[in-house]
Amino acid sequence: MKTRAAVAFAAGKPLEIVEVDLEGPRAGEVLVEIKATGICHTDEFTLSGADPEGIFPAILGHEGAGIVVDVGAGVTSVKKGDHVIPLYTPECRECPSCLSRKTNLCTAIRSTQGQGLMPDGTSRFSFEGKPIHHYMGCSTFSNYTVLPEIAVAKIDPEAPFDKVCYIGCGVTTGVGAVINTAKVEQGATAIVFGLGGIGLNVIQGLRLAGADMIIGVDLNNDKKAWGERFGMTHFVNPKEVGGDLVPYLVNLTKRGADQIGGADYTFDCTGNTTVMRQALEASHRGWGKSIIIGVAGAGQEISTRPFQLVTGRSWLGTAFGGARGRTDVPRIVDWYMSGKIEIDPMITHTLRLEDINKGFDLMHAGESIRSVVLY
Ligand code: NAD
Ligand code: AHE
Ligand code: ZN
Repeated sequence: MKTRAAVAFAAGKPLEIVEVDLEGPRAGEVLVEIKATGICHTDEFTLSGADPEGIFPAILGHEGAGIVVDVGAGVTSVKKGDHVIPLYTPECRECPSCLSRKTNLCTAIRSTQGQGLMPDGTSRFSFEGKPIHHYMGCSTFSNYTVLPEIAVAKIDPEAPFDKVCYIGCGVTTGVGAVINTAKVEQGATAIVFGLGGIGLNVIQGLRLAGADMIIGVDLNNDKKAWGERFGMTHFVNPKEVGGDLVPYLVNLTKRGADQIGGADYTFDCTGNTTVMRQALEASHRGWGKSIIIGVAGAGQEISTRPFQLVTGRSWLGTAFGGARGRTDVPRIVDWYMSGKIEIDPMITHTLRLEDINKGFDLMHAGESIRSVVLY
């Protein structure tokens, strides 16, 4: 079949809207009509050329929602008409990683996914007879896409596509980092670095977990009101701190008899390796946990004095908020439907596919939280 898609033909170039060819689903695969897709900073990261796994030409996008329109042989867990969210972290429930119960990082198809291919090592997309790569196993910047059965979560058919697509990455990553990875407890102190589409969801996750002090750090003062909207209690703009940021934050988190300071939990939602170090060092001596969510470019490394770890701070990382997609994503959709979590205010812009590059411009200008493309 033919489908409209925004194709990344080369790194650093705007996406081009073209009609591509799409082969139908093979065994164990499903064809999904994407109804809406968010634009995540990771799409920008890959498009920029900073992603060591970036391959071009490719159809980016990994934060979508849509309807199953066809299934390949042997597919049993979903059927035509089901509403689904594509999963860049699948859940096969059979691989050693899934069976370990220690990680959400299913390894069943990770190697072909990283090569921009379906599990059988081929692409379903082509343009003018040449293959186009898949991206993160999802390619939601195409109106129709093919996905492995293990990479779709069946959701409430009443859930609005233009909102719950955000659960395909940003919401689950932010809320999940708090609940699944950090396991934040009531009364905790926390610092969130970077109040964008991920950081605000960390903040709403912290509110849900009952954290007492939620400090947001961002270079953009417009983010103060955004953070407060979702439960942030204090805002710090590093440019306005007269001196070093870490001692400033440590001082801010001193409470009662505890005059050591440092937050129980810190989260990097920027992808900046200097910020990652600040986040670790602003966590509490003896027990602070610092969670890296941000994705850093090829060749970048993190560093700190080992003494920071010797004295009890832990550096952790999380992908997709530690969520097991087929199990957890439908539940998060239900949380949204019952009002337990918010999504609507964070979707600041809705665009047509033809205007998708405007979504990247809005992100660069710091004007959007999430732009969503409607098909
Ligand atoms: P975004 O562009 O919406 O937000 C980034 C925010 O960080 C902005 O508000 C910006 O002003 C702020 N910022 C930038 N530099 C800063 C600095 N030095 N100090 C303080 N604030 C700073 O991006 P997003 O969609 O929220 O994504 C955030 C990061 O998370 C990206 O690196 C993205 O690739 C990554 N990500 C990771 C996962 C995962 O599973 N680990 C999932 C989704 C996104
Ligand atoms: N390909 C990059 C890393 C990109 C990355 O870390 N991706 C996250 C999801 S970001 C979603 O917006 C992830 O899930 N990582 C785990 C995985 O298996 O990819 C690189 O540096 O090579
Ligand atoms: Zn993402």
